[in-house]
Amino acid sequence: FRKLLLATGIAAALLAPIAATTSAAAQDVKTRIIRFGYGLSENSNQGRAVKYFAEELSKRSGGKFKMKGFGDASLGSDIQMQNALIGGAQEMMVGSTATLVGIVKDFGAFDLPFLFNNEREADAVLDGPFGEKLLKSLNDKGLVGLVYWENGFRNLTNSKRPITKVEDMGGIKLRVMQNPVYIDMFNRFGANAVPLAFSELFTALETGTVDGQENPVTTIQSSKFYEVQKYLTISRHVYSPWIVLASKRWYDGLSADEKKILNEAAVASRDFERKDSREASAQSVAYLKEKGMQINELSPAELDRMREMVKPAFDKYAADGGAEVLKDLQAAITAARK
Ligand code: TK8
Repeated sequence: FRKLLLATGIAAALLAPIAATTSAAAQDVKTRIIRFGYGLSENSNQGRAVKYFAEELSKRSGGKFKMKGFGDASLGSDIQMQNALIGGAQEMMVGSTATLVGIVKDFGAFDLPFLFNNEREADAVLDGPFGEKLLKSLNDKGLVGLVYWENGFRNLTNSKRPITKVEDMGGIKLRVMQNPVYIDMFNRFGANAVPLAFSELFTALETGTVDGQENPVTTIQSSKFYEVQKYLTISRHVYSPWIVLASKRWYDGLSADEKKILNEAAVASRDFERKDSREASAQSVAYLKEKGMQINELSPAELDRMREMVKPAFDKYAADGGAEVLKDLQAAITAARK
């Protein structure tokens, strides 16, 4: 009997790896090295979500998907990484939708100011048919859009003066993303808009190449902009999404099982990232104040004036070929409000 037990034990031990291999083969999952680039630091909402994503992929693939995050734009700026994905030299990234306008112009619709009132509206529009359609539009450009993460509502910082009314922006050299909607908007507000890659921003602020910038409070914290910027103005002028992208060349080589794992882990990362960003965002203002920033909030009356001032930016966007996408986006927002 002992012998029998032993034999069974040995048989089981021998069979176990075979069973594991068979189920992995049935799953059709190969070992995959995934280089995932991003612009912010490891210690940011972006970095935390990349880490979570990598862990989810590992779990869901039985350790076969090995995703390595490269933060601080170490693989390049948003635009450089998009091109690396298209060429197949890099597998994945997360970056701003705003920097995608050179590839799919329609992403610029998100950059028009004061569209969303809150995160709930943004989630509904991004995860609904409107956001989906934009993701799909990337496919014939060599990219696969997986999910949207939250960058957040953007606010102004500068080293010159507190901004309590739009005129205070006059003459301020303000770094904006490389996107015509931002350039147009801030020039209308009287600032001197300077398009620049995020990867060059801290140095530009430190050396005085630019006086200010605009980003969500989470980024102002994680990128340590408080070290080189005195004034923070809560303006929430644009809700800014991040988009998780894969190289289409690479993605097309995945099996159906592998695509399923990747897509499901991406959705899990989105849910984690939004929750984490919102929690972090609620702490950031107090943190920035403690770091010595002088903080003010724009009044509702002033925000109304700004809304009025940028109305022509909407007309310009529509006239430049964006009429249809803008109409669709506004309809999607109206639907989300119901
Ligand atoms: C990070 C950028 C950043 C964006 C910007 O790569 O450029 O200001 O807000 O998050 O995508």
